[in-house]
Amino acid sequence: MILSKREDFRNKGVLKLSNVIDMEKIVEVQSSLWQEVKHKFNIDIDEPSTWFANPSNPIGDARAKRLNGMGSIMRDLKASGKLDEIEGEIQSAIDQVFGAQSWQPLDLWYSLLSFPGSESAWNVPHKSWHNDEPTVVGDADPWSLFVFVFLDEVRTEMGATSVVSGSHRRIASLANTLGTCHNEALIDAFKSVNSGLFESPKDVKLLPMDQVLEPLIQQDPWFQALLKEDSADKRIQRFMKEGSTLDDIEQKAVTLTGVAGDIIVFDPRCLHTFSANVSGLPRQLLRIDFRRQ
Ligand SMILES: O=C(O)CCC(=O)C(=O)O
Repeated sequence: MILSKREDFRNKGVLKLSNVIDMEKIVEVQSSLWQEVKHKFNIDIDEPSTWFANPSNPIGDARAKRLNGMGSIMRDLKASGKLDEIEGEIQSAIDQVFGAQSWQPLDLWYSLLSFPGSESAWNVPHKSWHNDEPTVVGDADPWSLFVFVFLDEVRTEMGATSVVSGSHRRIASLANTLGTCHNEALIDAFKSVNSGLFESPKDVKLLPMDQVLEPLIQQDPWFQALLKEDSADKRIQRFMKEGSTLDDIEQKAVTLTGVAGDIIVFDPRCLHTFSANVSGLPRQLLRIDFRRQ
């Protein structure tokens, strides 16, 4: 059971763990968060008329709007200890899947709170696909795990993060041929999650994040089409239902959805992007990252 979840994560790069956090604790965090948001931005979750009252915040494109300035709120919440209990529950869930003392949380929490944009229909996004960590040749594990923490239900149409599951393995196979050494500056930029992992950083062979998309497109027309606009019907069919299998690696666009108390563990080497929030509701989602111990 434990092994199969870990294997599932290794294969797909995404693992949902349901009911990880006690509902009372989630409600406490949710209410602390919205108190801070109200105090700082005059935005009240229960009063949609307040969400966009200030034209300079939230900001964003037609897909979704975000509050600029959530960093200090998240730092204050962390420093106040109000996130400690849910962090403990997340740590236990991670330990159960990956083994005790394999991964430890970083001090930083991120807000992925987003408000509706101006689009009216959800589609598989075609813009801003990226990954967030270099892919090191020969390393099955990433340097960090992203953990998405659901404070309330997030459905696809609420701007759920879209991920190409399995893409980290395809990218790993590209890294075997296209990876390079002498990326000390890039490795150093990630020292909060990779310090102590390498004796000789200059000899580490890796594929940087900005060199991922082009070879994926060259290799597989499915990726070329992923970056091009088309109707929602066609894109949902091709990318979410059919997917693409190459060299036994199955890839599919999936959305990170869940309900309050769920978490999703995500491999940041997987291709992902944000999608349109067409729901009329804010997306109440946080993120905490773990690094190897
Ligand atoms: O907000 C989103 O859905 C995208 C999140 C993302 O790209 C990230 O957390 O790295």
